Amino acid sequence: MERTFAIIKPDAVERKITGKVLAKIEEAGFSIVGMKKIHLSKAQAEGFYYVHKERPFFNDLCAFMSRSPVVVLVLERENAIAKWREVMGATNPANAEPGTIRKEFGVSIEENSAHGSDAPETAAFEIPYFFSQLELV
Ligand code: RTP
Ligand code: MG
Repeated sequence: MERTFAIIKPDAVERKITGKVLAKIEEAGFSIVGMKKIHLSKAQAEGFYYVHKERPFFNDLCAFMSRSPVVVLVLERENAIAKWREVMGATNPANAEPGTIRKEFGVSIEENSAHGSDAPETAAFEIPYFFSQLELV
């Protein structure tokens, strides 16, 4: 079993499709082992996305991620990290496979509805950024 970290991003929460994204998560065989709704500050978004701090989209990305609440999740299943990225689809919804979250719900390359850890080391940073051991069941 493996754990990954996921975010239902502001564009999806604003459009009240949190439940639709959660349904896709459960249909794909993940167990939700942690979940909460939070409103990130700009500084908290910057800390989370620090690996992108030199990228041209960094400021816009952190403004987007802090403009309204998100749902943060820890998901568990076999091969969770790769599987969740497959269920999300490509970063740009225009390039995502049919049936993926970003294809069905994404608005743009930035407002793409979901986040997922890209490697075990990333998940090991991202999960404790948001959750304590006591919040994971
Ligand atoms: P994520 O980290 O959110 O799961 O997305 P990802 O791995 O597919 O993409 P990444 O390269 O890590 O980019 C992080 C997020 O930044 C926004 N982005 N905007 N305007 C742009 O060109 C651009 N490129 C990326 C997206 O919200 C992307 O998910
Ligand atoms: Mg990424």
